[in-house]
Amino acid sequence: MSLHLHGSNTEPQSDGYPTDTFTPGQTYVYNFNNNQEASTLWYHDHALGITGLNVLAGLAGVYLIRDIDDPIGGNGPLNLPSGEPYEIPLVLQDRKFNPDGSIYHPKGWESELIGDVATVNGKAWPNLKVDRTLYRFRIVNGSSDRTYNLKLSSKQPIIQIGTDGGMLNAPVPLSSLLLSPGERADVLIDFSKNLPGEKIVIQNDAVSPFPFGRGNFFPQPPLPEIMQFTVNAGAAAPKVIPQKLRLHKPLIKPIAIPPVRQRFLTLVETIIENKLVVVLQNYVYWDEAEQYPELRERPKVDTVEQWNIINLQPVAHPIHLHLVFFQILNRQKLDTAQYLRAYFATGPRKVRMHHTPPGGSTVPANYPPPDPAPFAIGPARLPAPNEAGWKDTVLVYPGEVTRLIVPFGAQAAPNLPFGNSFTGRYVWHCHMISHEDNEMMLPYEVVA
Ligand SMILES: [Cu+2]
Repeated sequence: MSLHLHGSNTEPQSDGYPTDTFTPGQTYVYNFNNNQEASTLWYHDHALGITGLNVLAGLAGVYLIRDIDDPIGGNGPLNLPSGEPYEIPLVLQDRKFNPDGSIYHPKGWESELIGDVATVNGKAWPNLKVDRTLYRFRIVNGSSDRTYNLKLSSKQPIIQIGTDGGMLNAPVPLSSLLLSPGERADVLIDFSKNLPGEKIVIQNDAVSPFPFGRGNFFPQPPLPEIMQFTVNAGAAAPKVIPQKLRLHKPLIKPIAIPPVRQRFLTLVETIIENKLVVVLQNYVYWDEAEQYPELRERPKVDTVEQWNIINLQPVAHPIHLHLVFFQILNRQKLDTAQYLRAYFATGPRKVRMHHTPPGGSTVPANYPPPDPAPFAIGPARLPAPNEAGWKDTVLVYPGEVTRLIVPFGAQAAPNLPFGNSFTGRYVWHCHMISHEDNEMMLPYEVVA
């Protein structure tokens, strides 16, 4: 195994690099200096090729960082619930079980591992008894491959106050909360107006794999119910929700420093005889990018870059960058047929390492991919209000480019939510673990 503290601004040797593994009986000491804003982090295994198995076996947990606005023990200036009983982490993981009750894990590779049972903090379809007051939930999508669109059966809002990287500027009331694997949401739910005995279900109406499924050819079960709240008897104790969430911290504004460079990065898959065999980034294999620096991204420390992630597949992929928090600049639809024509015109490229399967000594396109801007359709869309904070994981929709502004170090721009400027090797990858475990992950390197 290799442990990754997801969302942590960590030195490379403590980041859970996929080959920095240790085996049963061995020890590995990780150093987390927590030099970053209060936020909902989570830790999970990251060992090369077996992350899905290890996360399924249980290695996933929540890690909360507190700060002056949101101190440990509560009583901070925001007056938000802190700690039990009114602040509760909810780790969502869909699972499949064998007839004997053991957890199902596929023998071979499945393009997506989608469960038909909702577990929350390891318990199937749980019920939580709640008082008639304000609750704070740190929701983590710890599922292998399932994206959720969560809503409450009572139709009351889910009020999002924080993203992956910390507090938003102001609360965002949501009728539904979209959360892809790896993403976190710090949310409030006000039960003060609910009646004693009332039952409220967290529902989910997202199709898997998000957003369209893979058709009848490979149907996946829906998961319409996640967990239930039952409201306790007793007097209502309403609480005021702060309208300003960043008191001792600068408001989040778009990074004003122009990017020193643009990178164009693609999400692609290889289908052989109607079977999906591998999912890739940039048509580059992990071990090729390990071996050859010219096949990996090498941002300079303390600079701002723009990463343009182009999804050429029918599935939305949650893309996660280790080490940093970024801002979503925008998303834009593409004429993917025309873009692919231009992209394939750069290739084919000879693969430098031996891969069987999928056999074949070439991939259809060269590296790096071309700029998709000439193939854009319609206007670019700004991120949703609940995405307009610091993010480390972003959902990249099919047939679109998602543009990110990424500071690679604490000195890259003013008012960043993290304090370190590390150099060294990290990874960026799809957070659908079945994809990450089958080549949808590449090393990148922050250089001096
Ligand atoms: Cu993916």
